[in-house]
Amino acid sequence: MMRCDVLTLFPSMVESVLNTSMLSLAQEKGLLDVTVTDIRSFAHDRHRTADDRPYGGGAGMVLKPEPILEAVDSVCARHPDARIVMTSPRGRQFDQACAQSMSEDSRRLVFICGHYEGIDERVRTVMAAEGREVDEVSIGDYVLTGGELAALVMIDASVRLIPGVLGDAESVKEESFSGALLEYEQYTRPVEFRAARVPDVLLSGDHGAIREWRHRSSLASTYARRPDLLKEGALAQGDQLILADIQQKERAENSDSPRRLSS
Ligand code: 6GU
Repeated sequence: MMRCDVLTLFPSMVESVLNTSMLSLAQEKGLLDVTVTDIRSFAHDRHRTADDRPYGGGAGMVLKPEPILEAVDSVCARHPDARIVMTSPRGRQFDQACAQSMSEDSRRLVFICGHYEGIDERVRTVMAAEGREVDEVSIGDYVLTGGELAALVMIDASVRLIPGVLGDAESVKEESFSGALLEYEQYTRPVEFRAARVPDVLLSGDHGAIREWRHRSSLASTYARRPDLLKEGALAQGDQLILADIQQKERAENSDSPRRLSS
């Protein structure tokens, strides 16, 4: 069970994703509980102002500290051990290990959706001074218009790791990144499509051979697309042999082709 709050200026953007597909199903199954809160509801002036111009000048607007801190205080009054997650392109980068840690965290996760012009720095410093753990997290080296999509990415990647969210308990184990390899190639019907056939082994019914083929496909795919994942001596000896074989076949093919061209 994952319990979250999302503090945002755009609640409908967050809700529309949460009310779709697996995230909606996870909530129906009681495995995910999300409360979406409009930061503006904690602004007290007549216009519900949540942002203002930056001191020192410059483009864009900055999120004001008071509404955000009041929203956080309101959650923390009910859940004193909440883990605060500030979405920000300057944060540490979210990855599969962070997703795992969020999916297993018994504390409430409170996502504060920032905007790229920024949140008044005192939101972070005041929370830190109050002894609250504040996690600044980015989802990658690019800039979004706001933290909503980033918070949703983190929630999505974490929720699917909760046992019972996906139909098949095995599908999490076999996929990319949990085993540090990319996924093997997948095929579905028809057997032949525009003269391209499904590999025979997948039709053979030989489960041992299929497992072996898929493992080799994973290694080959990782070697071709993300060789950086193979560099850290992470491969078992058996896998090193398979990889050597893949590399040798690749070299053979490369030296074959000029001959094929000239003949
Ligand atoms: Cl967490 N927020 C924003 N605004 N942009 C981002 C990001 C977060 N992660 C990558 N780019």
